[in-house]
Amino acid sequence: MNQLLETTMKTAIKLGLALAALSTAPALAHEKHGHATFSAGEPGNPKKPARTIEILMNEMDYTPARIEVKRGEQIRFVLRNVGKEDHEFLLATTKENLAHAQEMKKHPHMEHDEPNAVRLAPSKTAEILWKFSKAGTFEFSCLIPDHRDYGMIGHVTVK
Ligand SMILES: [Cu+2]
Repeated sequence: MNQLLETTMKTAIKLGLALAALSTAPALAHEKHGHATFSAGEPGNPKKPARTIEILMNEMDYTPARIEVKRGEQIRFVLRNVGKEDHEFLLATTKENLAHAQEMKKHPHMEHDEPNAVRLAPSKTAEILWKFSKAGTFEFSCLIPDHRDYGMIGHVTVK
């Protein structure tokens, strides 16, 4: 191998490593962004009774996309990704989800480990136990860029 080509390749490898290191930085920053309070109620208590609602996630919607609960009721969401792409379920107010969506555009691989949110790979299932302690209208949506706009949004009415 000639000297010039070898030097160029070494530089390219170093640049690649530097970029890889940079790309992990936003994910680390997000882990510190915790919620002390939640806009749609509060995490459920596993010792209390709960009504189970199964929600299927697909490209690009939720089934069912509209549910009604009573104020104070606990819901065990059984979430199944029956689609072919990763999908999320983030339970919050529309305002909070829209703000979060802006953040997701900058960091599309952001992980969610808050009690009101989950990201699922295809064929995976997860549960969220939630107490709807506040009356109002809330939403669940997928904030992977474009998914919400394409229809991945559902509504919860708490009466
Ligand atoms: Cu999605």
